[in-house]
This record gives sequence, C-alpha cells and structure tokens, in this order.
Amino acid sequence: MTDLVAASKHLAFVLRHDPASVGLVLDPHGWVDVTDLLAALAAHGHRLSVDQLDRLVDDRVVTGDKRRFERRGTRIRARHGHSVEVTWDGPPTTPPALLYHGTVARFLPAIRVQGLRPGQRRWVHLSDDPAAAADVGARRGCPVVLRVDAAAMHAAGHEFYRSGSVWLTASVPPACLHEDTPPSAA
Ligand code: HQG
Repeated sequence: MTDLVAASKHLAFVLRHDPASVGLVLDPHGWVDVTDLLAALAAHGHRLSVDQLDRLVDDRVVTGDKRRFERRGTRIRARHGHSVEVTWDGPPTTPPALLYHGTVARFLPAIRVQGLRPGQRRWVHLSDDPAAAADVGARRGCPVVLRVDAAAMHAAGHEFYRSGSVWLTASVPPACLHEDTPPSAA
C-alpha cells in the first residue's frame, strides 16, 4: 500500500466513522475545516500536507474515481460511506432505471428476506456500473451482483442521492432486487 493510499484510508476512517479519534467534531453534513483537520491529524501522528490532501480529494491518482472526499472552499468532508450521523444536504436525484449492488453469496438468504439494509452505514451503496458493483462485492469474496429496479423504487417514493459514481438510498425492498444479472454485465 502506498503512503497516499494509507492516508486516504485513514482519512476515510476519520471523516466517515470516528472523527473523535483525532479530536474532531463534524458539522451535521459531515464537513470539517481543512486547517482544523490537518492540525488534528498532525497532533495524532498523521501529518499530511495541503498538497497531499488535494491529491486525496482528486482520488483518480490514488485509487480510481470513487470521489470519496469533497473539498469546498476551506472545508472538506467524506461524500459517502459514513457510519456517523450525517444528513445529506442536497436534493434527491432521479436514478437510472437500473442500479447494481455487489455482495457475496453468504448474505443472500438475509437479503432475500430483508432487502438491502445499510447496516453500520447511513445508506445502502449502489452503482450504475455492474463491473464497479462486482469490485465492491469482491472485497468480501466471490462477488454476486444484484440488479436494483431503481425506476420502480423511485416511482414508489424512495429517494436517491448521487455521490460521484456511487448512488445512495436508505434501503432496497426485496421485491426490487433481482439476482439474474446477465453474465455479460457482471
Ligand atoms: C450486505 C466501499 C445481510 C451488503 C465500497 C454488504 C462501497 C446485507 C454488507 C462502499 C443486507 C455491508 C460500501 C441484509 C446488505 N442482510 N447482509 N439485509 N443488506 N447486506 O461495507 O456496499 O472503498 O457497509 O451486501 O467500494 O459493501 O470504502 O457496504 O456486503 O462503495 O470508499 O452487508 O464501501 O467504498 O457492507 O460497501 P458495507 P458495501 P470505499
């Protein structure tokens, strides 16, 4: 793991899950002042320059194009993935008709009964690209890609938020999930 990838993982941990681990408090939408963040990281042995932070925010140079962080003026936040209590501060967005979720076979019995639940996170994470969903599932083993009937969910009043290539929603009912993803799409 490169230093920058390690720094990105630590920053995601702080801004999504445990800001108190470096003595920070996030605002209700997850924002923190960049100067405060860099000072807090340095005080806890994780010195990061402004240039390194900029490279993490533009994470195409780190791990692809997940757009994990967002910097607006003097503030920064994680865009998605939180387990800490944050609320979305933009309007919901109309999703594409189909979205995808990557998981593993051992979760399917529960998913068939309960649908997709956010678990420890604030939202269920979906992708508009089946290959990207397969990569998410592959973190845990042989990936299974589920199709999500986002058009039906949207028509039924479920809200969707877009964060880069990631789509967020509160939960997915079992009736809107399909396991028969064509092999060409997985
Ligand atoms: C599963 C990474 C049982 C779900 C990734 C998943 C993603 C259920 C796991 C982002 C269930 C939760 C999020 C149910 C869902 N019963 N299991 N009813 N409903 N599950 O890590 O989507 O690199 O919280 O299928 O790339 O895997 O960190 O969610 O397997 O974009 O930026 O419960 O995290 O992004 O796991 O991953 P997670 P996820 P980063």
